[in-house]
Amino acid sequence: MSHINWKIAKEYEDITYKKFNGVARIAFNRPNVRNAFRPKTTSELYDAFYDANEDTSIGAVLLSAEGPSTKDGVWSFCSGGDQKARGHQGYVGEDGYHRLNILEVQRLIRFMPKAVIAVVPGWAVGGGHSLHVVCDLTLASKEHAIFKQTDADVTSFDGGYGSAYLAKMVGQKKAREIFFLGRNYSAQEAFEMGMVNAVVPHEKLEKTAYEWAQEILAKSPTSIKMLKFAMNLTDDGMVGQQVFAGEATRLAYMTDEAKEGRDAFLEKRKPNFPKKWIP
Ligand code: S0N
Repeated sequence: MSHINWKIAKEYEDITYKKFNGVARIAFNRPNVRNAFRPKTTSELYDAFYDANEDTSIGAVLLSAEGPSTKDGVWSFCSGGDQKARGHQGYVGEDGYHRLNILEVQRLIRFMPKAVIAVVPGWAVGGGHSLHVVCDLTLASKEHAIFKQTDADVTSFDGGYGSAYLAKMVGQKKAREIFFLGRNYSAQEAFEMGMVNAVVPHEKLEKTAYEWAQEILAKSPTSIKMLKFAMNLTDDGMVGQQVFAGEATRLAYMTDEAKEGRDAFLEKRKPNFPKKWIP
């Protein structure tokens, strides 16, 4: 496996964004507040994820975190919404508006046709926990990862993927325990529940995530995309169908039938589709 020679893709304040060899790495960079996100953080996340989605040389994305904290050496993935950025009406951006743009980031992760791997080096709490849930895969530091849901402690709760989709992942009883009691769970416990794919020694976490990404990159891109959308479909209702069907239409465009339909219209004649009804 080649050395990971990350190249900075764009400079941000609250996150880092790098790329190498088909893989993008987007990382929280507020370790002294356990990588809590404020509106600026989520805007930057959205921008980086959008770029990774649009970049055709990128096939997989790692969502990770810088660290540890320079104050106490503690590692974190993300501790959710920054409670200091909360006003009476919710999280407030630098422009003074209240918004919940982390949900736009969640949707981008969910609907992008590329695998997104959560790389959890420490605390995954509140909205940070929800972000790992919405990623396609999760790898967790054996020594430092701790999973915890504090949404019900601070009245800032994720009633979408963070909770309802989590229940599909770990089962209803366990999901209710996670949210109603807000306990700490180790990487191993999270693995046994089915919300973590692998528990990895801390010093090998990033290398392992990169290697998993490379394994995915070796697969057929169309297959990965269609499989992700197919697995999303049953939980995403009409939007899931829309996303999956959009790709089915794109594949249909590549057929002789599609060419004939387009050409017939442009040539102002009736289409003469191939007379084959393949079962
Ligand atoms: C992460 C925890 C468990 C770590 O505990 P530990 O190790 O004892 O560290 P602390 O001493 O508590 O923290 C160290 C420093 O970091 C600051 N800090 C930590 N977390 C946050 C945070 N979320 N916001 C702001 N600051 C934070 C501490 O203040 C401390 O700073 P100093 O050194 O200056 O004292 C522990 O820290 C913890 O429990 N943190 C809070 C976790 C939390 O409640 N998060 C919010 C939960 N809710 C959401 O995230 C929901 C947001 C969301 O995604 C959403 C989704 C759908 C719909 C709506 C929303 C929405 O936006 O509301």
